[in-house]
Amino acid sequence: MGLVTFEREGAIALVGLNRPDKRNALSDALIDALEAAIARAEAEAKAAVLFGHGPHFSAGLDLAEHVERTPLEGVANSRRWHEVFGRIQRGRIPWFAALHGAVVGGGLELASAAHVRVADRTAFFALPEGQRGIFVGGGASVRTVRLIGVARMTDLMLTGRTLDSEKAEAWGLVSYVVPEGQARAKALELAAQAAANAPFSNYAIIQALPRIAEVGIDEGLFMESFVASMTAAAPEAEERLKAFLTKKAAKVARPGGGR
Ligand code: 1HE
Repeated sequence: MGLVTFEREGAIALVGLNRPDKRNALSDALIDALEAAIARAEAEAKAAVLFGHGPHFSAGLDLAEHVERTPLEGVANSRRWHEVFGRIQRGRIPWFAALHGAVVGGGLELASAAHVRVADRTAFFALPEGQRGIFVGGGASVRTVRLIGVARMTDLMLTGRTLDSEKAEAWGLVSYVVPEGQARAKALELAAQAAANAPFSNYAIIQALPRIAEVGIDEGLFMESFVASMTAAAPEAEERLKAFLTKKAAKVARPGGGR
């Protein structure tokens, strides 16, 4: 077994951080293995689940490796993380992060690059960079900030406070909280739902939404009109619309499945 495992369940890739003896600390070699798994997931799957083997999702940066770095090597390391995590966020398929135990420092940065986050009740979240005398370097000041806002991110970093999964949900860091041990199954279920969507719609959702959120209202609405028109013009959209009109496609369900 390598530092990152790869399995496939139907159209879903399951990518597992696999360095449990070091709490899935993100060493250079692990980041290289993650990059390879991301490429494989894109080639073979329609959606992916990212999870951690062992008792924690990830303890973040491998502090043992970091101690040895010069400032220039530190920049290169941070840029390498940006490159690899960016392949998740700006790739072709949606990623669902299944979180348990420590989701700390770089582990939280990695989770923030996924498109949807599911936590079980054992998950805890922190950015202890301030305590370690460093700063976030895996994209948290860009991605995690957009999930929770500058004030909460500043609080996390200044105080070193730890959030439980309920608080993380209230802050918008995760979208689902499930009982202990069920994050991976829930993420898989959600990924399967996404994998059944039209691939072009999924691509538009993960690529267009975050970009439109960064531009002005007028520019955003203009961009939206083009994305809407292009997705609707794809043959798969016509088939799906006709399927609904001929009563062959499911209706939108009420929450809980009632009528
Ligand atoms: C590690 C790391 C690591 C564990 N780098 N080796 N991240 C942190 O500041 C988090 C540091 N880790 C912890 O606070 C705890 O390890 C945990 C809460 C995550 C887990 O606790 P526990 O009791 O389950 O495990 P442990 O006994 O602390 O650790 C088991 C082993 O993993 C131990 O090594 P061993 O050789 O003594 O068995 C630990 O030293 C090792 N280990 N975490 C290296 N992070 C690009 S910017 C990103 C900046 C950051 O990510 S800063 C946050 C760093």
